[in-house]
This record gives sequence, C-alpha cells and structure tokens, in this order.
Amino acid sequence: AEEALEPFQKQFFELALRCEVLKFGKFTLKSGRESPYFFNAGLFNSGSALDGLGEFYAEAIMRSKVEFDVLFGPAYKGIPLASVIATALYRKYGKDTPVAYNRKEKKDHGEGGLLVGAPVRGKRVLVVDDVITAGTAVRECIEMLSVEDASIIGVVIALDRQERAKEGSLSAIQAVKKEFGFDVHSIVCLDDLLAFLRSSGTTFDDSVLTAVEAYRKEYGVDK
Ligand code: OMP
Repeated sequence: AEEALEPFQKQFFELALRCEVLKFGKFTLKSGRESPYFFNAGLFNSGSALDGLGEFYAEAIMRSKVEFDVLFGPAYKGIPLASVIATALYRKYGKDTPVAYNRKEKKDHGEGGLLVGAPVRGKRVLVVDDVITAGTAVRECIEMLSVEDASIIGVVIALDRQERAKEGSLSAIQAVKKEFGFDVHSIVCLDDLLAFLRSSGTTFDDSVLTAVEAYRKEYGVDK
C-alpha cells in the first residue's frame, strides 16, 4: 500500500508546479537517461517561493527528528537554502540554528578561510542541498568539514529521485548513506510524486502518470 502524502508535501508539489520547478515532458538527465519529469530548484527564485521552500525543508527536518548543531549550505545553491531554512526553523519552531557555508574561492586578503558563518569545529552538521545526483557535492562537504573535525550527521534535500546509479542497484543517496553512515532526508521522493499524481484527478493528462510509473519501473530503486 502506498503511504499518503503529508499536507506539507502536497503543498510543496503545488509550489514546485507553480514555480515551474517541477515540469513534465522529456528531459535528458546528467546520467543520459530520458526522464518524463525534471526538477529545477533554481526556479524557487522569489520571496514567496523561498519563504515556502524554507518552511517545507524546516518541516522535513523537524519530522526527521535529526539532532544537529549547525546547518551547512554548500556554495552556491546551498547558501540561500540554508538561510531560508534557518529563518523558517526560528520563526515556526523557535529553533535558533547556527548557519555556515563555504566560499568556492580562497580570499587573498582579510580574514581568510573557506568557511563562513557559524563555527563548525567539532560540531554535528546537517548539510542542505536540492537534489543529489551523483553525490559529488556531499563528498566535497565531507572533505571540507573533516578539516574542521566537524561531522556530517545528515543531509536534507528537496527531492529524492530514487533512481539506481548507473553502476549497481543502489541510488546515489543509498550509496552515500551506506558509505558514510548518515541519513539523507528529503521533503519528497519519487514515490511521493507518484502519489501526488494519482491523487490529482484530471489535473494532469493520464500519460504523465503512466510515463512516470514506467520510469520508476525501469530506473527506480528497490525500497
Ligand atoms: P549540481 O547542480 O551539479 O549539484 O547537480 C544538479 C544536477 O542535477 C544538474 O546537472 C541538473 O541538471 C541535475 N538534475 C536536476 O537538477 N534535477 C533533476 O530532476 C534531475 C537532474 C539530473 O540530471 O539527474
């Protein structure tokens, strides 16, 4: 049986559709696969969109019960994400969470260092990202943070596509979990998208659901 969507997950899909972050059609992915849907988080690009986005991440974090000291947003996309998530955690849950991020380029003057914001030394860090495609960004974070003796205790993303990596039967996310031993939390996953489409009545053409179901069948991970 399929799990019902939580209200915030339904609202997240509605926002993603409104912002055209979530689109249906034919898209060639980094992996070369042709996907019937695409998620472009860069289009959460206005005050209202970012406000909603921050709240949905915050709710996913609160529900996960993950305990952490610092929210870390890898440059560049992670920086606004960490900022709006932290304000939502404070406004909605009274949790005043320290925020940090990295520079991509080293400064040659002033206070140097690649890390900016709250100190991460020795802290439990929750990393934020939009999607994990190959896990490269997560690996880079682990390296950056290990220099500071910080430990990543989890990652939170918006969408888990639940796809098998090109090699093997695990998804990039499952591989990251297995290799590093931390959890990856998401606002929604592919199965939630299917649930959303199934519950949307006549809003979408039947071919959309059929195509996403077929894609899940061909490239999806076992649960
Ligand atoms: P970075 O922006 O490099 O971390 O990775 C995001 C990558 O994932 C981009 O190359 C996107 O094209 C890709 N991507 C999405 O952003 N959304 C999707 O739904 C699917 C992909 C993908 O190509 O797998």
